[in-house]
Amino acid sequence: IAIICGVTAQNNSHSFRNVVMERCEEYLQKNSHVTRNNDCKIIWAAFEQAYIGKDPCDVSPEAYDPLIRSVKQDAVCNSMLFWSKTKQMAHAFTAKRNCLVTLEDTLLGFMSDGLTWCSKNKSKETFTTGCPGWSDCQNNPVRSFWLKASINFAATACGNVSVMLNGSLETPFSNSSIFGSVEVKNLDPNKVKGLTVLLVTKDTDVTTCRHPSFPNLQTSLNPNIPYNCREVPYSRVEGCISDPEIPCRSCL
Ligand code: DVN
Repeated sequence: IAIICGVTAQNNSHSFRNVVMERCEEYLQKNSHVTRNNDCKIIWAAFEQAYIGKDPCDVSPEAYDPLIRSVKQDAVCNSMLFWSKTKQMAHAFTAKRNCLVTLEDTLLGFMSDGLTWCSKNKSKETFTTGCPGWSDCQNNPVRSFWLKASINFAATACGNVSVMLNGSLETPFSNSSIFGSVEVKNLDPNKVKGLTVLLVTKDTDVTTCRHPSFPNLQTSLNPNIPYNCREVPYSRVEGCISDPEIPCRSCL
């Protein structure tokens, strides 16, 4: 049994490395302007050192600092899109259009989106199952990664930025979401010209830009960053996802 477990764990280590490396290479192939200065082997080494050999509840966000530094990718001003409770829609939109870019469309986010990973105290292995869930303990490798990646994405944002929020929810903005608790607070007023909420609403929705959760957002936002909210019909977003010929400016 020990041998079988050993083999399984080994394969796990290698397969996680392979997935991350393959995604990294694929991204650099498809985004040739990012290729320069990035080396997937160096990036992987920095990724791995953040969590290997550590208790899976004792990986701090700062452990990913070397990984963040190893990825060389400039922010694209005026096109950064945050999202909260709209993951699927936001990504379906940016997959078809270059006018907006989410964290998961950057090399760092693309490599890790949807993955689970952890190691163990004094272990050299990576596990992709049996890892702590998002809320099981605070300093787990996956949550700390997304926290650090989100801080970095927000702190490097520039120009006019937007966030896609879900108008079908009773409360479209939550102070405790990553967007509300991390990203809003890390926007730099020296670089960010404004934040626009794109509240995606269906005909039957009652939530509007006048929702009482939005003053909470404005309170968290640096007062030198102008705030704006726009209700965007879901049908228009859907139309733009299915017809890439519609110009971006008519979509949102
Ligand atoms: O702007 C985006 C993007 O930049 C990202 O890094 O953070 C922002 C989105 O985070 P959010 O504002 O917390 O939005 P959500 O929709 O509440 O959560 C986004 C994702 O974080 C979820 O889809 C979860 O990822 P998963 O499990 O689908 O891979 C994860 N997440 C957040 N809070 C969670 C959670 N997963 C489980 N339990 C929680 N409490």
